[in-house]
Amino acid sequence: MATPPCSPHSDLASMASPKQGPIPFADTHGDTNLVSSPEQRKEEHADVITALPSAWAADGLRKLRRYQGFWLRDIFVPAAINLQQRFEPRPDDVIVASFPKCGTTWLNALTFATMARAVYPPAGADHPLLRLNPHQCLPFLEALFKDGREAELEALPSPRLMNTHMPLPVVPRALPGCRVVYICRDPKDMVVSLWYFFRRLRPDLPFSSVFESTCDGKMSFGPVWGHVLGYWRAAIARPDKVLFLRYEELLRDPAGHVRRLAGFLGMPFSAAEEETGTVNSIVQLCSFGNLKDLEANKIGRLDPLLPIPRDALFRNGASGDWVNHMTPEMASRLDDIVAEKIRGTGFTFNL
Ligand code: PAP
Repeated sequence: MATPPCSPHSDLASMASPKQGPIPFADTHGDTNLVSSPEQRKEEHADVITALPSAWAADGLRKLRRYQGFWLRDIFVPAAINLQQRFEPRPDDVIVASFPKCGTTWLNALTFATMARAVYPPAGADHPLLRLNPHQCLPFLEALFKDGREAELEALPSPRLMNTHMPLPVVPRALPGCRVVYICRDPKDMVVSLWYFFRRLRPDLPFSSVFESTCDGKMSFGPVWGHVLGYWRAAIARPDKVLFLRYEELLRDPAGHVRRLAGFLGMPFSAAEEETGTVNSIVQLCSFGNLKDLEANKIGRLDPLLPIPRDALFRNGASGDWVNHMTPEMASRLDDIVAEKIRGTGFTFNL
């Protein structure tokens, strides 16, 4: 087996203990005491929150607040403040970060399956991803810090694997404190995906609402260009700490990117694993076709914050669907807005 130097993950054999992370978060949470109640959290920061500029999200159901250059659902502002003040990364932590609708569910699944492969062989009949939605396997940082549930995070064995949609300035200690895997996607496909998602709550929602809110940046965790640029710049500055992935590239070559991911995490696939097809097993386990047909992903709702059926996370699983929803003029308008915002940075969405 190839062994990376000085890596906390270098000894795969040491992962064989069930107390070794990452473990499915859904199997653990709820056992520990709150740091403070959600109500206390809201009161603690009420002055700050009410002084922030506000707007309504495209679905007309969520109030947004502009916090440090980003629009957050007002219930997530206390989470942002507490993440900035209290999140204590461990050096072997891994955070999956993304803008919503850019491939989070897939990357959560791939990263969990890759990191946990010694304890949960990806071809195994009892793999957690066969009974849990990928989001249930990873703690969602903003939900925990919103509700004062940090102790649940503290209780997790190392290495921990976590998920966030927060922009990088909201998790400042993540770098260089731990490792981050980020995924971006063509904003035009993100808009389409988000519209279908919101329509599960508001079936009459016009496409133009989501489109316009993307163009003016007033959307949950937006603007999308600021979100992506923050992580992209960090990946340029610290490629050892941030792996920057693209949904479209992952679609083109999932196996190649799983190998890249494993290398970045300091746990490359051994010759024996290559020979027995571990990479392909992970790709297959986490594939759109496999996940979308599992009971865990067809039945139930995402969580109390999002009373949307889980199947909403598995709609189309392809790139370029925007052509079926936007006129060429709309597409050029969004492309031009984004191009203007990222001009001079060296970043481009279109490779
Ligand atoms: P989230 O932000 O609510 O977690 P996220 O998972 O980032 O959502 O995005 C959902 C998109 O990823 C959906 O895209 P679509 O609407 O264009 O179809 C969903 O289909 C896609 N997706 C989910 N799982 C997979 C997968 N295993 N492979 C490829 N695409 C996937």
